[in-house]
Amino acid sequence: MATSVSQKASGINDISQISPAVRQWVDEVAKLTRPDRIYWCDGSAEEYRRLVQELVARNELLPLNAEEFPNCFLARSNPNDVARVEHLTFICTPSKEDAGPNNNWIDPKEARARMRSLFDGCMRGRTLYVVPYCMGPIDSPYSRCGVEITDSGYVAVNMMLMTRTGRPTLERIARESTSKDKPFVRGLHSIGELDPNRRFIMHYPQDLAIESFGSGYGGNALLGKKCHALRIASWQARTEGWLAEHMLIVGLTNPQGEKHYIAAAFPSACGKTNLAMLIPPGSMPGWKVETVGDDIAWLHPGPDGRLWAINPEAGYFGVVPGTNRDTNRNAFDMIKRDTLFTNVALTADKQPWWEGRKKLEPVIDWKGQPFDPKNGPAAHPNSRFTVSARNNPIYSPHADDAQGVPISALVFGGRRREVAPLVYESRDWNHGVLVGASVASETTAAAVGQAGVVRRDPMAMLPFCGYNFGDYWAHWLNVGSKLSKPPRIYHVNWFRRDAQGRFLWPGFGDNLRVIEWMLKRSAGTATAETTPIGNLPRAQDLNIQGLQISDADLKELLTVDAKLWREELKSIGEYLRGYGARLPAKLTEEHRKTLELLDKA
Ligand code: OXD
Ligand code: MN
Repeated sequence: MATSVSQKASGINDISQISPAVRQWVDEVAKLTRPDRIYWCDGSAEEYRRLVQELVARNELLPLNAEEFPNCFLARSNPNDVARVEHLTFICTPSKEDAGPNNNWIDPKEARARMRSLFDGCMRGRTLYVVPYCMGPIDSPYSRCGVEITDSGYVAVNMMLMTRTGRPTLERIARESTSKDKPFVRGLHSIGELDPNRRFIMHYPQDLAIESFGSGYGGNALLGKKCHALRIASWQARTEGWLAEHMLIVGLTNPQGEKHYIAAAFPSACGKTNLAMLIPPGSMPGWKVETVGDDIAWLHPGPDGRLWAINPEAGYFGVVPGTNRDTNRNAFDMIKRDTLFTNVALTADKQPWWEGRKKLEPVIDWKGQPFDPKNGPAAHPNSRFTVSARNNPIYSPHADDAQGVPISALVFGGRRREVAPLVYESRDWNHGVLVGASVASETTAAAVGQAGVVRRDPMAMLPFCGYNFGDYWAHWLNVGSKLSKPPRIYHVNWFRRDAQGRFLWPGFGDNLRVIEWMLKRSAGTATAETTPIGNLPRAQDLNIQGLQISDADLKELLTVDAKLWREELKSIGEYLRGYGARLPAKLTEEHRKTLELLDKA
């Protein structure tokens, strides 16, 4: 019994208040994993400080320069454990077809047996941390709770920044754990021996359960994020009639005082955090930007026929390299205190350093070795910051609204050197689903594997959808049919280049110019040119006041090359047909319509 394992003096001492379902599960896990100690997190600020100090004492966290970066710490992961591992991530549904060609699959019985032998006795000599968490505002009917069991103190403190932990969460879990429709998600995690050959991230959506072994890093280990809020939640969302998406949520108030929210999906490390915290260019005075979320959106059809969004997370686990005062001053200011850094370099006076950080020099690289440029970048390209959203200087006052915020536009995007124009608008919701399903992007350092290769990444959910994409697109179409006032759907590409490889669009704050056009379209006050792939702004439809851009570059950014698009549509068609009988007929129909329009062009 877990109760026979000595309880630590702090955290929750009286566990009789905890839901019996949680206690029973912790007992079962403790019997299997054999920890020396069980520690129940109470989620308090005092606890966070204490756990961090314990990690410092064990050299698992290094305090950073307290004057420049107060209350900031550095963690170095095992160099073999620096990114998500998509090839070791599985959706274990009873039928392989339910997981779909978009997922790795293992039969759940086999997966459970394999994981059981890995977890057997794996916490001997370690502390088992129980981290109860709530994804979403604590009083929102759309939020869902989970409990992560982990033997990593680093994971426990990261989860305290990334989710809502603490007594209200425990109370909510106790209230809900007896109900059938809102049971808590069970996430079991052990760092194991950090052996890549004994590393698996298993999801059992039908049981609302996750088992992760052998990695202590990011999306592999902070189970509330990708595992729960996307893979398990997307499955739950389908049964319950909502959407769990890899989207930022941002509020924009124009100079006339009108406020709109957009949600935008981009593959990992394509600038979601920057867009969520956008700083308007000096030549666009009067705009105000507020962040609701930077990575995940849970979207619900509201009683008013609009789509409403909550951010299930309470913190950011963002890519550090490239962040500076010019690219994203808000993010730079945000991570100057109370932040956990992972795999960045160090300056001589123990400030964190990363590529793109202006001034100063790195002396110690992310592996803790003296920096030598011959060994590669000083900070790992997927080095991260973990910070509470409350540190964000432009955190939206509506981020905690129980009903969420109403969405005026949905945006899909990818990193494409060519083909995709700066922006286009879908004909309607169903065409927008095709646009989302067709997203392709160059791969980045966020996942293990070759970077820079173009791959299809529908809705930026390829690594994150907990079921067959064919069924997922059908669900998207179905959600659209429930909306009497659906948001318009757009595709953007901030990453177009010319033949010499030069970026054609400045990106960052200037992306607001494209968003302004979208919002005007929603309000019916902006014109567009109809093309076979959708509606594009003409150069005069975009606000380019104060922007240094040549007419030729702008023209290229807003051109649809019919020949390239015919090839693109052919490749999209082949990709979609890979989903066989699960591919919704309506999507095939939208694809056929677009091809027909291209042929006529
Ligand atoms: C992330 C990712 O960490 O998408 O957000 O990889
Ligand atoms: Mn992400």
